Amino acid sequence: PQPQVNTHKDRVSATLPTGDSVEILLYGATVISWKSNGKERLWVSEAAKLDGSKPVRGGIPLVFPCFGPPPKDHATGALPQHGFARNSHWEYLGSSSSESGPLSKGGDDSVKLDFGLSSANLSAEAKKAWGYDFGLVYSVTLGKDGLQTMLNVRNSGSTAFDFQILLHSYFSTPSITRTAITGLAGTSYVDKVLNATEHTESNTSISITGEVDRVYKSIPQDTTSVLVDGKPILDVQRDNVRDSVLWNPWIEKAKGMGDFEPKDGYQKMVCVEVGAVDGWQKLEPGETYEGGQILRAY
Ligand code: TA6
Repeated sequence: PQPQVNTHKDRVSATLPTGDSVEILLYGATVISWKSNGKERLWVSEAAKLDGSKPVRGGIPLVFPCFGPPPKDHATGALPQHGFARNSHWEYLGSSSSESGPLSKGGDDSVKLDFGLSSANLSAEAKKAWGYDFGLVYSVTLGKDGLQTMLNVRNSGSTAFDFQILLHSYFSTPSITRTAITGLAGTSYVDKVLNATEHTESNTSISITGEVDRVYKSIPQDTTSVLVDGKPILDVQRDNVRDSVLWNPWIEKAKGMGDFEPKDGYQKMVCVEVGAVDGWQKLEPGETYEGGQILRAY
């Protein structure tokens, strides 16, 4: 049997014969559900807006062309936090199956869904804030126990531009106190909870016992794993990106976000966000860049 692809007015979903499924909201090209082995692997707030009124609180929001609040003196300075990709209306470009790639062993065991956003269909406000000509193609490939999400950036204009990209993935965990993160030992990070000071990660296994907001940079190994009770539930593999953010808002910050519900939901989620956010990448006219992640669920 073939993978099933269903398009609705505001979203696209795909289901494999194995039962694995993925759902993408056209708003922000935000993956809002990924089920494998019958389990939902992403966390989405019960108060997340799915109507395009604000970026989705959960799933995999897309961060481009800037991560965090943009520097005022930078070309992205007038953009909102995390840029415009996650709050723009993307178009569905279509699906293809049996693509070669890490999740497909050929045949119909995977399906790739493509989404596009270009300067032509950017809001007037975003275009005014960042006037470069660009084309984005976001590919979401669903395989058995795997999901690959890759962002392709093309400079379709005549002047170079600098950008950052990040996949702001919210992963589900049964309990944050039973969760550990591995694969970051020895890496240097900026700790945004400790006044953006630089540190080196000394733990092979990181537990989360309070607010965590760290930008790990130039990570030598390509995979960061999420473990529960000492057993891996998810591998997050970086593909042509070398940084990752580890974030949990914990109690106070969860309280402070109107769209974060339930308030104790911080106990059921952890963000491992792969990206290229340490400094800027320059893209010359006509050049393209592609980066993203390969997720494997256990
Ligand atoms: O990725 C971590 C982070 O940069 C945090 O500092 C926090 O701001 C989070 O993103 C959520 O940002 P948002 O704009 O979605 O509320």
